[in-house]
Amino acid sequence: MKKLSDSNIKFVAGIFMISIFMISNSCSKSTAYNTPTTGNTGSTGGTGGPGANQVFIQGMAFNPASITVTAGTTITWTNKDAIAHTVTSDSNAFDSGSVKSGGTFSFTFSTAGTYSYHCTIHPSMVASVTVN
Ligand SMILES: [Cu+2]
Repeated sequence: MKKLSDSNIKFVAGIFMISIFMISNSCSKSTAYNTPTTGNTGSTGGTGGPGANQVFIQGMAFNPASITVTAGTTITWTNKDAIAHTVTSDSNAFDSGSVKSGGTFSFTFSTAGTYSYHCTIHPSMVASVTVN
């Protein structure tokens, strides 16, 4: 009889230890659920693709490679790459100079025509703006 109650105490103590472990475990889980609040800061540039009158410089290319706008429209280029690029008109109509990672360049197209442009750092990067 005495032996039985002794092992009962050990059993209860064991359950107690397990429940302590589970409570502390669920506590760390609930703090983990709170972390997405800080994760929101990571979505700064998460608006997807370029909007109207916007060109993304992304993956060593201009996106979209050809864009058509009406005269008087301002186009903004945003450098989404980790390295610098330029937005340079083939006919010297505009030249951004070096645009750093995360930087932007804007130009207002007041005269109709087709404007081919490139990146002077990476000559394979070519694109065009058509102004109607
Ligand atoms: Cu480039």
